[in-house]
Amino acid sequence: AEPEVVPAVESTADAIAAMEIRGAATIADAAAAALATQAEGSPAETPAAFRRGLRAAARTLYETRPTAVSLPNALRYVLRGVDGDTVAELRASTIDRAASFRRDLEHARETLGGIGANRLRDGDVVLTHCHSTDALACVEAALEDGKSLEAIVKETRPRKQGHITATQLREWGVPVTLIVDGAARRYLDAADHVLVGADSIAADGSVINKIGTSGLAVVARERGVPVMVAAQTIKLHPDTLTGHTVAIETRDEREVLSDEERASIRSSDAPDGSVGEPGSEDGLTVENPAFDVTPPRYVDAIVTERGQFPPESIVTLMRELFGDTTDEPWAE
Ligand code: RUB
Repeated sequence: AEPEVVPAVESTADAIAAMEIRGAATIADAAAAALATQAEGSPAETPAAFRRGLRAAARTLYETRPTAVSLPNALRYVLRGVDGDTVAELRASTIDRAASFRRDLEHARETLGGIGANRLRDGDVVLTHCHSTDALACVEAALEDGKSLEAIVKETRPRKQGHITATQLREWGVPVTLIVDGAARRYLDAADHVLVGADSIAADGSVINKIGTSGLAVVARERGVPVMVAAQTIKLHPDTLTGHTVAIETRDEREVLSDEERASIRSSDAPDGSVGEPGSEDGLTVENPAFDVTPPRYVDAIVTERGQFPPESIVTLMRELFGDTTDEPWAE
């Protein structure tokens, strides 16, 4: 019989795929919570069936989004701690392990925030891209230290996660200037830092983050504005130690161009007036990569809960924390 994945795990996976749950750390947290839910709700009567169900749940979660390595890192962490000879013991150890992962995640964010805050001086202006809980933790800690900050927030097309950042910053009383992505270079002269998060960090110190981060980092270098990446160590991508590259997610083209917009372009353009469907051979292609790679030479500091690192030295930390084991304990 098929191993049983509890419905709540399927719902979490759907919410991650639909980006109702999004952002690398939040996805990792939700995935760990979902494994605990699987353990609680598993109908398994034997240890083998319990483990099969848990692996199937982990696979379901793993397959949602490919770029943020915090997701497989979370699954690995929980599955490695599953221990016991009976279903009851396995269940309890899974629940404990998920809870400790989630506590560590929160603790790491707070510690990282305190370290990142040391880079921010009273009166500084930060320029942000997308929405990152790790980046915002640095702002929050600086505010708690009594510094006042201002923010220039890039809208972040196509999904406008800049609005989430603006909402959080306004809740904290930080003055926010919201700009369209194309205005970033014009506003860099008014910024003291570019502050972003990461979905994955590669062994060479490359930063994989929301599409547009690399272009922002290049113009920041041109304008002499330092680029600060806030990323707890769960964002370190162990597979890159053995030469693997990080998969860049491509999302639905309708995020960029609705069916209606496509139809209007098509009808004003095509001699036969026919309406093209997304993906059809009508000469109009939309591409929607969700992330890009910023080379280490454009990054000034990677701020983690273990301290602040130049990107070139992140590999040492990666080896220490992950070794070179890149097993997939969720495999069938
Ligand atoms: C989110 C994004 C964030 C990182 C870091 O992309 O690129 O900068 O995930 O976030 P998406 P955090 O909206 O496509 O998930 O610091 O919260 O982990």
